[in-house]
This record gives sequence, C-alpha cells and structure tokens, in this order.
Amino acid sequence: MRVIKNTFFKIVTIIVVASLTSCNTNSQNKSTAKETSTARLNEKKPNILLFFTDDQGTLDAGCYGASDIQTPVLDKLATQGIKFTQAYGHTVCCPSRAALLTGRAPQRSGVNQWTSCHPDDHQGRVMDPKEITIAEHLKSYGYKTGLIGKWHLGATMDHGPLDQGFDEFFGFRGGFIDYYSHKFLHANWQRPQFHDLYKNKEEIFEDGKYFPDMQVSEANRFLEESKNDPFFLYVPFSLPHYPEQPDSTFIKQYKHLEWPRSSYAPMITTLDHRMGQILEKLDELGLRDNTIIIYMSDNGHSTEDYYNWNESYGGNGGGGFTGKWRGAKGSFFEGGIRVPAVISYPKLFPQGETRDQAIVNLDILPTICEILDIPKPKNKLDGKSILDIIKSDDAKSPHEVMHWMWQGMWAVRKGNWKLIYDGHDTTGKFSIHPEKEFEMPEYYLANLDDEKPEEINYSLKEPKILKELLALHQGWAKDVFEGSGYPDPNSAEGKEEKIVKTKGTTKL
Ligand SMILES: [Ca+2]
Repeated sequence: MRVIKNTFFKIVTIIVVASLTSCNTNSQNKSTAKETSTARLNEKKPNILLFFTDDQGTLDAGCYGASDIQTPVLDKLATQGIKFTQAYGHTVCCPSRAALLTGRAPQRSGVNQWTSCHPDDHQGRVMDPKEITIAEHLKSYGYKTGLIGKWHLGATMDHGPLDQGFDEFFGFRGGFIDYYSHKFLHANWQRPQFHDLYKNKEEIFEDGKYFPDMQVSEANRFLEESKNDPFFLYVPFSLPHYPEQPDSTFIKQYKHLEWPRSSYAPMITTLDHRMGQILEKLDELGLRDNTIIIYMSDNGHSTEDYYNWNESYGGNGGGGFTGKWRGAKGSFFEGGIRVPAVISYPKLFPQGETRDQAIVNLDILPTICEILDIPKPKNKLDGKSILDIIKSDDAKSPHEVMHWMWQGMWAVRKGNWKLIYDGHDTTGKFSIHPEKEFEMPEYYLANLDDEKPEEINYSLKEPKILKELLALHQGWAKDVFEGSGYPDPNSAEGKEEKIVKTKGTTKL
C-alpha cells in the first residue's frame, strides 16, 4: 500500500511541478504538459484482469490437488501470486455475479431469484440498476472497462453490462449457451431454445464458431486496444459449465478416468488453455507487470444432467472434485460455495504463497479500491478489503460471520459452525430418496473442523449454537431485504416468493 501511495504522491508532485514550471508558456503548451502528466499518471495505475469461471469445482485445478486434471496455466498463476484455500463464491451463478461485481449481498440488489435470460423475459429479475459495479466505479476513475463472456444479471436490453459501467460487452446475457450455436438450451413448452450472443447491445450471429475462441480473440483485441489506458477487463468464462463441449484436443488424455470425471476434465483443461491464451497476450503487450490478475470460480461443480427431446446437453451429472468437502453447486455445503481463487500482482504481492483465511467474492471490490488507493463506492458494502491477508499470513479474516442466501434457503457461518436452513445436498451422497438431492432436515448444523466435515448434523445436540446462528441470520436478513424492494421469502409477506419444492424433510 505504502509503495503505491508513495508512487502516487511522487506523480502528483511531478504534475504540480510540471504545472508550475509551465506558467509562462502559452496555453497550447500548458494543455500538452497537462496531457503528458495525465498520461504518466494513467500509466502508473495498475490494470485489472478478472477471470471468473463457471461451475469450476472447489478443488478442480492441479494447484488445488486435482492431480488427474492438467491445468498448467492456473498452476503457474498460483506460483506467481496468492492461492486461497478458503475462498467463497455463492451457490449458483446469479447471486455470485451480483456479489462479485457490487461487493454487496445479492439480496440488496434484488438478486434472490433467477434473473431473466431472454431480453423479452420479464418474469425473471434484473439486478437493480442503482447498483454500483466494479466497472462503474473504476470508470469514474478513468478506467476503460470491458466484459467479455457471461452477464446473467438480467437480460432485458436496458439492464445489461453497458447499463452497469462497462464500455464494451461481448458475450451472452443469460445463463449459458451451446458453445457452437450460441443458443440458450433450457427450453420448455412456453419458451423454445433461443439465440443469445451480443456485441454491446446488438445481437450478432456467428453460428458454428466455438465460443471460447471468440472470447479469447475479443479479450485479446480489448487488451491490444487498451494497452495505453488503465483498464478493467472482466472475463467471465462460460467454461466449464455444461454443455460439455471441450476442445477435442483434450478429450483423449482423460479417457482413462471414470465417467463423469472423464467428460468434465477436458472442460477444465480447455478453460485453462484459453485463459493461458489471454495471459500470453498480456505478456506479449508488456502489460503483465502492471496488471493485477484475479481469478476465481462462481460456485461449486454442477451435478445437473439435462435432457431435451432425448438429447443430453447436461453436465453428465457431476465429475467435480471436492476432496473432503461435501456438496456441489446448488447446495450450501462447502462443495457448493467454496471455490478456487488466486490473486497475482508480483510487483507488490508475495508469490507462490497460500492463505487459509476465509475470504469471499464480496471482498474483490473493496480490495481493488484499497490497492488503487481510491474511495469505495458510497453505498453499503458487505465485502471487506483483504489486502492485509494478501500481504500477510498472520492477518485475520475480516469475516467473523458469513452469510449466504438463495430463494428461501440460507446458510450462516460463524467460526467453525455453519447452519444451513432448508438446504439440500445436490450430490445426493447420503440420500436414500429417489430424487436424492432433496433429502435434508430443515436445520442442518455442521462443524467444519470435523474430520469428515458436514456429515454430522448437530442441530439437536447443540441447540444453543443453532439459536445463535439463527438469530444472526434473522438480523442479517432484516438488514439486506430492507429497501431492496423485495420481501424476505421466509417472512409472512414473502410467502409467494418462496420456491415450492418437493423434499423429504425431517423436521426438528
Ligand atoms: Ca455457475
């Protein structure tokens, strides 16, 4: 921090001296001197490259212990930065993206239900336009901003990336696309599959082109065009989200693995390879030294398996690796929310170190503000700067208590205790229910320090802890729903908000 501040003051001094010494020159010279000084100041502002992966499991990278999957790019990035073992995203895409981009609990921005996927789809939500995204905030400090990939915070045309501070957008507005036809594949009798590929606000058609390659070429074009500006480039990959259409080059090497790991692994290596192509461009342009690289996944691996008229396009029902952690995407067990994450900025941060303190994607925005030494947005943030943790293994996590919520389901963690309300285990690991995933008691209290974490429910054994965590959630929910325009779905007024689901519940 001090290094940045000192540099900043030196530059300000240069500008002041430059302005004073130019007092006697004509106005044209004055403006040239000012432009030069501004350019010099901009030159010193670090760029930010934010990679966000989609449904990459808790430990699904070589550097996280997945020895059966090749991720040379991520492994190298970890040696050039800080790797986090307790980084949290959210349980599914929408709330994770809202939290990442705003630094605020998704419920504050109205994202407690799925956001719309089609521009004419007014049934789904949109993230509140009043929210201040990282892009919007950095833009006000002179940053050029781009989003190349997945939005998923409301597909209506006046609620897209360009309405939330991004200068440029290339990608899709909804949840996922077929990697070649660029169609959103979830269809029902009311809504057939539809095309979802946009350049800014214009729908474009590139049928047959592999989306990750288009993403790399657009990201690299953005880097080329922005090399002289400070920039914030957000690259939310769709990989390794289904449909499982990897680069075919990477299929053969995983044929020996068990299904569905064998179908999922090539998706991870494709992701790693395309990320590498963007990092190569950054190196080629000589921008690496002045760019902060942040990488994390949005949620745990998917266990979904969708079929459409007998044609499977799903995630082949799993394949992710979570080690000792239970759960997957859609669950508040650790395997649903704990994600891989690396921050790399060799110029100022340690390299090849690991941090075990708890952090969450809400922290990215305030951390960027502290690194850049700029004020945080004025609205109420839930994230905290983790710069101290990046710098020191001894710094304490700023999160004594952590909260997550999606629809009527929620989780709260304090220390090693985590209480999940109305949740389910999407892996179905311990279930005898035919639908597997839905079998969980109403309250599930887990001790993360257990040898096999989250396999024992302490709800009945530890009523005091349950009560304490429940009260913490209730206080939090009151705060985040207040002024959001939507009621808490678990409150009397919010009953119609609650998603009705079939589940085998064992009430307390
Ligand atoms: Ca996701």
